[in-house]
Amino acid sequence: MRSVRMRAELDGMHVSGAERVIPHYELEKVVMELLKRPKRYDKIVITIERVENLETIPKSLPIKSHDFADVEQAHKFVIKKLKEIGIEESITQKALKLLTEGPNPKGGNMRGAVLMDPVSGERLEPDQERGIRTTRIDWRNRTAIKEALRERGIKKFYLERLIDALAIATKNIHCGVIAEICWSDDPEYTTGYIASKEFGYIRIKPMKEEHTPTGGRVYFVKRESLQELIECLERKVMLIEQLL
Ligand code: PML
Repeated sequence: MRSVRMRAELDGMHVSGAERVIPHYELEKVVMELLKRPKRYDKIVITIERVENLETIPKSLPIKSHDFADVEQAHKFVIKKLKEIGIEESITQKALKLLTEGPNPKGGNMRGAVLMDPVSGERLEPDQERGIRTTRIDWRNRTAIKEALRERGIKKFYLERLIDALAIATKNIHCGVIAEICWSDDPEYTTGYIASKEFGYIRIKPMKEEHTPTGGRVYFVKRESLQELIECLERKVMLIEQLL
């Protein structure tokens, strides 16, 4: 099998990224697909890696959706759901503020996720500009999953992002992340989500104001098993079999 990862930049800013885990005979087709994905770029990097020892995740997290009148209501809902699994309001507020303002201490977004202690709110990722990136995750049959999502009424505009974000969230929870909060840094994409073992993948709109460029991911994690968790998120190769 091969892990194929693409990232593209425009004016020094990250503008597009995607990844696949595929059999070697699909390599040419998938590289062509990924090449066409960014609309504009002045640099594109495609990494192809031979991978072995794949782990299978039988089912994705279940999907639910909630729409709210405004960001304030949406964030109140996030606070309530995380409280139900034992994360205090002040800690969730801290995570929401980070994503609203941009989690990179040098300004703006991070390519990877913030790791946050759910009790103290302390940031645990070793490099606060880079963060931790969940990679080497894909669906066993991406075409079938897309079709199943379409049949559930997911519109084309949301499809690519949802299928990728659901795979990432599913891997995160499988690796031991307690809960995740995420929304995109794309100024026009205001749907985000929260995820946990207890409540699955909850799509939430709007997680941010329109035309704002900040976003990212916060993972709430246990500090005792940090190294193991990072290894799982960044290095273990996994395929998800089915949509729940
Ligand atoms: C969805 O529509 O469910 C995906 C939301 C998060 C997208 C995150 C991203 O694309 O960076």
